[in-house]
Amino acid sequence: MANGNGKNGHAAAAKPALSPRLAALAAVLPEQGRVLIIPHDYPDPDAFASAAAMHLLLKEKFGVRSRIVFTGMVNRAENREMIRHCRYGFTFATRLQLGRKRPAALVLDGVPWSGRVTVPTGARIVGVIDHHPQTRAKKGFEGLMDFRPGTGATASIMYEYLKEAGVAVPAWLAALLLYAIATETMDFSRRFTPLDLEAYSALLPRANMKILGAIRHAALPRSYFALLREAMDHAQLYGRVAWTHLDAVEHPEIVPEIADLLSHIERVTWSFCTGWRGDEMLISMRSSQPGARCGRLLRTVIGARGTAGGHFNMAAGQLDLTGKTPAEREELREGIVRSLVGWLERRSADSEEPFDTQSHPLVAPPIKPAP
Ligand SMILES: [Mn+2]
Repeated sequence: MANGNGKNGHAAAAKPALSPRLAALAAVLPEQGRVLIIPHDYPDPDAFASAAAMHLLLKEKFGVRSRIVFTGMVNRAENREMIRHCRYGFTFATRLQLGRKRPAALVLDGVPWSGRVTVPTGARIVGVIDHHPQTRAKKGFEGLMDFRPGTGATASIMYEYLKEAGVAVPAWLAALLLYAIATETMDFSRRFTPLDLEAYSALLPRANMKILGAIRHAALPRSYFALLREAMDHAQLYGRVAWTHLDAVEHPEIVPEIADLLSHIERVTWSFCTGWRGDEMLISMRSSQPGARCGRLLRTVIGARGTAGGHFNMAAGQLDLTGKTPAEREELREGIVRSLVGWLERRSADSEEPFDTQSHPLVAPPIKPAP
């Protein structure tokens, strides 16, 4: 029976009840002290914008101070521009001094047990919010787990938290969240849900469009064009698959960027890019084919030799090359390329257009003028 006079009724009138989602978050927040917000390593726009949104939510709704902390760099020109417009500070995990404190931490756009998120020693994970399809709950983890596989972006999930909390999103942050949703769904040409559309349309009229424009059209360094040429020189086409390789990658974000670029070739439905980076081999994959399972495919092909993860239409992986000679490294790379192309060929076996019998360079070498 409803009873408005009870103690609970009174309390509810004084302070509106939290939505179940916000209550679940509130339950894991510490009574005092700063919370660490950890986006996945080498944060992309979705990870970073989501971290900024969480910072705002904690401050405005719960009066909790927080710090964005991450591992790896941000080097893609657009992403650097995005971070330039973020009004909140951030710290590199390597520079973090925790002392004897064991701060609570929230992980965004990845899970700490995936290999893609480095958790600073001493930090206590109290919550994880992610949208990647392969994300699985971890047995024994008692913190908040808000997993929504299929949702286009973690930024959309963060928009929902802010909406339920009644927190107004500042214009600069609306621009960052919009950019995150747009890149993560490739302007809604990839998988998305009604929540992504709602977030995008609600944030658009509130966003600083000048910031969004500056991010989208950030100036590119000359080094980018050198890598672009190398990628084009090495690019190969085989049926509906395109791939390439970069010999010396300094900033890992170039690898997915090139895989993205190859995915725009007409009739190509699968693309991937490999790259050497120190003692690691990086690989990024894209697919526009419905029912593609890029993350699963990469994990199968890489197997125990490394780690991989991602979405249906995009995935990334890395292999450890420590102790391998240059020849062994090249052999490993060729093996990975062969098995990936082999898998994709079998997958396309009953499609209308069969594979050619051999691969071709994407760009024909220039024809030399007759002497
Ligand atoms: Mn994401």
